[in-house]
Amino acid sequence: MKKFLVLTSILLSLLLSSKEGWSETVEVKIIKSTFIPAVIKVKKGDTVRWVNTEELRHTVTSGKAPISDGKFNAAYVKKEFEVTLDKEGFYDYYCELHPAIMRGVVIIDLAEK
Ligand SMILES: [Cu+2]
Repeated sequence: MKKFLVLTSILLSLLLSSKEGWSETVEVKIIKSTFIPAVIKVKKGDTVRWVNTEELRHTVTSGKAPISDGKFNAAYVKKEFEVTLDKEGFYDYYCELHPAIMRGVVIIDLAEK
């Protein structure tokens, strides 16, 4: 009986810890040469997916426009681009083709602890 209880508690803790770490995919749309929403907050390990809804090509380039920092870069996004970020912080990004108007930020937040 004792063994059963120990086993149950181990299984339960595994279940709870895996649920806590569930990652999501958060979408940013490119509409009329704008990142929508321009600012998103995600959890560590989440995936950000940019979806280009128009014919016009854009890039998703990390850094403060017009200087890329090399964290991620998708040149000429035709349809979709995904990136998974594992470090907390602010990730500025922009479009290299339209740096004056196309800018966004991904905020990876650990504040929910
Ligand atoms: Cu663009």
